[in-house]
Amino acid sequence: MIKLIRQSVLPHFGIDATEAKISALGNGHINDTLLVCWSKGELVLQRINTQVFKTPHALVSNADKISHHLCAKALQQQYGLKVVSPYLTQDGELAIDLGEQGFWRAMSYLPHSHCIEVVKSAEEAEIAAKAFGHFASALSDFDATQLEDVIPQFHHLPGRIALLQQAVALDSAKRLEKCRYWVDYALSQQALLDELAEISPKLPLRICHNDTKINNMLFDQRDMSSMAIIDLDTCMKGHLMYDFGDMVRTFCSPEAEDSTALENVKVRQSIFAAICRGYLSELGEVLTEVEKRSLWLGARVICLMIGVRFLTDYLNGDVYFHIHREGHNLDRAANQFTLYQSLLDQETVLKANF
Ligand code: GN1
Ligand code: MG
Repeated sequence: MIKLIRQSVLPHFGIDATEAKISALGNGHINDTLLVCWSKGELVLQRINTQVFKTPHALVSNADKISHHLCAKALQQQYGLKVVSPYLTQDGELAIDLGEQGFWRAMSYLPHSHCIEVVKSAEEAEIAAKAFGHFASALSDFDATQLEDVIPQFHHLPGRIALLQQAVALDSAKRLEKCRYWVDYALSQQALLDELAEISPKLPLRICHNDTKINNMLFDQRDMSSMAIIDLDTCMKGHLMYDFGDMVRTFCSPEAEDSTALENVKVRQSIFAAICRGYLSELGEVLTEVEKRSLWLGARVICLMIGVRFLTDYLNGDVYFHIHREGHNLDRAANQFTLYQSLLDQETVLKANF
């Protein structure tokens, strides 16, 4: 891939490939992300996975509109984080489509930025949750009709369950016997689907980030303050309970999402409380009462849903998420279902935060 980048991609961005240093960046499961350093600067280069993002032009256009809005807010002193902006091709385009050789885009790189994979303290959690809340608040006056749904029904639990049932019926990779326990577990959560069907229609549609993982909030490595929200790929209309839920999912466990040490996978109450404090400090005035009450639902739905998605991909033969070892998607699913169960087990204590 490096040869391809040097020969066919970097020239479109006006970068002298002979002197560029290229290295892998981040931990994404879908796109390929690289850091490119050359004499005049640094940038983030990304090959969009067009199997997953079927309308990549819409993706880069969405991200561009959002970064414009945030830059305008920053100029009015209403947005205090840094904004990642597109780095245009020499023809002034947001991306370059090389057909078989990929769909490429570039973005500014933020020096001194630092991302973490596992939250170590309540303080870190509160800082990150406040940053995601600040992001949502700055987008609360953005015209939602400007954004295209790059992945329709992205956070749609009934649809995800239906896809799991299809994968079970097909069992195309002949793996069902290896994961029957988790399939039965996932399909036994009807009560959550019922609760969701009742609450969802009462929630306003807002601009959501839709991937509020801890590693999508960059800290400033000099003082560990918040620096920027990144990965605008899935910014779409939706319900904010899911952004809250993805923070709970990725901040609360002391283990990474693919850890097999299931005995350690649990929701840390102090981190959960810190997420509530940080997020509501920015959005307390924006959210409706029903939205506030929906946050607890969003946490459970997101944890169950990602477990369902990993399990489905395991059954389908690992066609969606990048994997790095055999059984990786099953490990991820088991981990996330364990985290979901930990939420249920601590319901009374956790709900007292709202
Ligand atoms: C994927 O590629 P990445 O890490 O940004 C996925 C998210 C999942 C996440 C699980 C488009 O995000 O929905 O929550 O993995 N993105 C897409 O870690 O499916
Ligand atoms: Mg993402």
